[in-house]
Amino acid sequence: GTGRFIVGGNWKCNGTRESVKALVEALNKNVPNIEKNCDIYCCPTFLHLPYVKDNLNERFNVCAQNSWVEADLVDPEHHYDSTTGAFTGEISAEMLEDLQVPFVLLGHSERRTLLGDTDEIVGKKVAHARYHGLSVVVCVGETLEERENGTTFDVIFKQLKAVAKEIDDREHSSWGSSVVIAYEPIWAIGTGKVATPEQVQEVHSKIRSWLAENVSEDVAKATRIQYGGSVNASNCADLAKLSDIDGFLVGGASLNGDDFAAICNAS
Ligand code: G2H
Repeated sequence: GTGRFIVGGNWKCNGTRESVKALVEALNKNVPNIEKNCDIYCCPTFLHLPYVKDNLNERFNVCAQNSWVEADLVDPEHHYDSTTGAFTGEISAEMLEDLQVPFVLLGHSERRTLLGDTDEIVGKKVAHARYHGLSVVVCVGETLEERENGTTFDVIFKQLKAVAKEIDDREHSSWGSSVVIAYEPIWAIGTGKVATPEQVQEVHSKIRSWLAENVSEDVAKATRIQYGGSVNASNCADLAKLSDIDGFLVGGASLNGDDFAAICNAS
């Protein structure tokens, strides 16, 4: 790994006022059990974000699950400070910055496959969020079909290229160490079918080489690469040992405060 371990909890579209309060309490209760050498972020829904930010122990960061941008529609002159406006039902990076939400998760496969986030839009969202000073977790990963027909790396490199291009094109939008990559093979998401350590290590090391060749050596060294897809308290230890794994993005198991704390300690 590159440095500090980083674990995220993606709560997805889950939660009631009562269950969110209980999860926040369970996470706070676990703070004394969580090792210090781990950065942690939790991604509640937008509705629950202010409550979670105010009530979760400062050991945890909060992270939004998405933010809006369609810069070409909004502003062909590329003045990217203006994505608030007539976009009913959306949330802008400016709002996250204003609320002091430090992280945003972008390009999750559920958004790519169900909600129309293309590689290009994900790239624009990442660059725009970086422009507003947010740390970004960008998700990449292949479908089962793509893995089986041997196009895993074509797909992942295309997803990465769309991000690198937009960051390059955008003034005041740097890659730095504030972009985290989450490798989430779609066939492993919510299926209970975790990728093998060999599969994860192969992809992570190739992502790092791609960064070295296409962004910079420094970025390749500094970028943390998380694995996501059916991570739980019992399979995390074997994965955490891999040399190119810098953390986890956890869905289902992040809704249990004890399991999530155990995964944070896997480093
Ligand atoms: C992958 C992951 C978290 P789960 O989507 O983003 O979910 O751990 O439930 O597979």
